[in-house]
Amino acid sequence: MSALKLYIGNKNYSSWSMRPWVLMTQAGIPFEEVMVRFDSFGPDSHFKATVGAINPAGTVPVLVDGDLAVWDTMAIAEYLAERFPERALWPRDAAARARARSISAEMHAGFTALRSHCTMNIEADLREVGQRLVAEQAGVRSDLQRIGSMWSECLAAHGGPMLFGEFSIADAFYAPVATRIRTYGLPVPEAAQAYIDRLLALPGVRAWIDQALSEHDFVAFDEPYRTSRG
Ligand SMILES: N[C@@H](CCC(=O)N[C@@H](CS)C(=O)NCC(=O)O)C(=O)O
Repeated sequence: MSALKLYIGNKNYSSWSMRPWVLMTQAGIPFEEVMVRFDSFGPDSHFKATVGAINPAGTVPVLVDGDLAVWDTMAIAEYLAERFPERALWPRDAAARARARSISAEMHAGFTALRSHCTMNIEADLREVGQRLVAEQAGVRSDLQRIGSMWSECLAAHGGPMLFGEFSIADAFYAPVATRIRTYGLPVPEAAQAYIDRLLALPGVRAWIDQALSEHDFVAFDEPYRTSRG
């Protein structure tokens, strides 16, 4: 078996990169990380030259396995689930697996208000901004409501500690949502808040957060609410 390589962006900002990195780290799948720092994303940028050479879509994350490059977080998660069946990255029960796929796909395709107004920024404290967004943005409120009720239902159905009992791809997909809720101090039900605390304390998630905190880049286009790092 060849060594897996995962191309990612800045840990403070790249929510899509966080998902497979956390998934592999938490599941104990060894890989080599290749960090491509965010820049202008312009056609002549270092980011596009590096990432575009392996992924024609020009985005991170990209998983490289020998001659094969897999891009897009959902495709990467599915590839890993097939390549490492013993790790049970999806729940083993067929109905739970279908449900885990549904909510992961819902995350992958949706929650556009939350994603556009509350861009991931692990190091920042944007609770005041969050309060304003919750008051002014109906889309953020309805995304939060859906996430809170989805998590509460999954936790009640499977008994926790993670959404489907044991850690799965679904938890990796929602890890960046959990960091956003914390950064922006967004209101969620008690059971959802307790899940966030458990999720952010997992060693694989904690490791990503610690490394995000030790980065020093300030990427202006990912910083609609600040002019420098705090
Ligand atoms: N649907 C893609 C989205 C990936 C994505 O947009 N990644 C961002 C970084 S978080 C990126 O590479 N942006 C570069 C660009 O937009 O040019 C996935 O699930 O992986």
